[in-house]
Amino acid sequence: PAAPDPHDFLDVDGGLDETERDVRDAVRDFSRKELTPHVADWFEAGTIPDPRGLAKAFGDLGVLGMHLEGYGCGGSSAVAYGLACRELEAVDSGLRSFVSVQGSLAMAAIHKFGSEEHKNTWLPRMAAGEAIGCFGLTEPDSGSDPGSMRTRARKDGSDWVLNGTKMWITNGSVADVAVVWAGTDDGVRGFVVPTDTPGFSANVIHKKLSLRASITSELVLEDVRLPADALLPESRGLGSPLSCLNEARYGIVWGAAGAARACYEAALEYSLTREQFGKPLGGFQLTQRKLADMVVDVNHAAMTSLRLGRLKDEGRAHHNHVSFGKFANVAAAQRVASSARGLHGANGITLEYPVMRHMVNLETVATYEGTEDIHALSLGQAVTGISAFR
Ligand code: TGC
Ligand code: FAD
Repeated sequence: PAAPDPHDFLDVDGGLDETERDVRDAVRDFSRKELTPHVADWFEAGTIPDPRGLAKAFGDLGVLGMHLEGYGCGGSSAVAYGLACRELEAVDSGLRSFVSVQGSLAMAAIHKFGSEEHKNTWLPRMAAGEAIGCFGLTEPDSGSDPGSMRTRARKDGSDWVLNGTKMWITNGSVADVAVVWAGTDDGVRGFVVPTDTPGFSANVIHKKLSLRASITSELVLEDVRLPADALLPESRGLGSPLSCLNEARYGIVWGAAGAARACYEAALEYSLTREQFGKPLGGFQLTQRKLADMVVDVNHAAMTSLRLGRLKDEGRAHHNHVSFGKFANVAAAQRVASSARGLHGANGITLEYPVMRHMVNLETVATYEGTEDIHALSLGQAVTGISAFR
């Protein structure tokens, strides 16, 4: 048998079909040409300088809502979508987030719960990157426990009137449309809110030390009056936004595997070129132990992603399978990024190398879409049958 390839030790990508490999290669080429050269500057600037241009470029690449059917969306397999997330997050978690929020949260909510008119109005433009969407679930006092949300939608004649504040909303201040979750007399429901509606405003959150190549905002809704048809008619209860989270969490499972791979590859290259005590760092036993731990984590993460993707394409991915993947892969990526950062010595604290950027991004990735604790509790409940959330 051939010796293992250090860049895909268990030949996980050998399990991909030709279409999947084509998607992987197209997104990887795009990322390396169009994103990698700029991402350190964007991260340093703490923003994406041209979000509309980036949305259009992602639309042209075909990754926005690529796994959704119809309405100008790509209709790809879950595995193909996962591979796109993996290649994007190998560049930066913030760039994968852009695609996740647009496709797996805002578009997925409209696709799952919207009327035909919602779908025809928004999905083709969002798939093309001509309109940007955001997804407002979290509030200042309601994060892990979204059921405690205070944002309310009350009926006034046939209109809806929304009041409340959403916090930590990716792309909130550049969005054309916000999918906002609010309590009603009939439980939690989703609303399609064009961001030019009077009473809607968004404030950029500054001073982030993580996910800096991403725009994060507060949404303020003050007597936002919407017509009756702003309601997502098929949304019913907290299970509706949670089912969108499953889609985005699935992309994160793959994305984290990409960030882990990027950190391992940087560490491997550095260990072979940087010399101390008269030989490459990679020649020391302690370094080899670190690389061995990394290559195991990277390949475990890759296998978990692909297995989960196959389950999803077979219609068998339960939300606790997704929790398993998010819990396992984000923790693996954090271990790899931290170790890779150390291996780069002083160089590792700069933006000249990707490792610390990934390491601090992963603090966000471990927090959003259900913290590590929340997914641990989901797994604990899944295996014991006992809920320990409250
Ligand atoms: P609980 O009573 O357990 O559940 C309420 C209803 O929802 C159902 N359910 C789910 N359905 C689909 N998918 C899931 N993952 C589901 N989890 C639960 C459940 O069966 C129930 O249905 P029914 O019919 O019986 O009413 O709800 P709970 O209030 O106890 O909360 C459970 C908990 C803690 C797991 C959940 O609230 C949770 O996941 N919290 C974390 C919140 C979170 O992840 N927020 C993310 C915000 S969006 C974001 O971060 C975007 S980041 C940008 C990017 O992705 O890049
Ligand atoms: P909290 O829920 O207050 O948790 C604080 C700590 O307590 C955590 O360690 C948590 O694990 C722990 N904890 C909570 N409950 C329990 C428990 N039952 N048992 C044990 N420990 C517990 N949200 C959106 O809706 N849309 C977005 O687009 C979006 N984008 C984001 C972008 C960024 C950069 C960030 C950082 C966040 C984003 N979020 C978004 C919000 C994100 O989903 C929340 O931050 C996350 O759900 C956690 O909520 P919280 O920050 O309020 O923390």
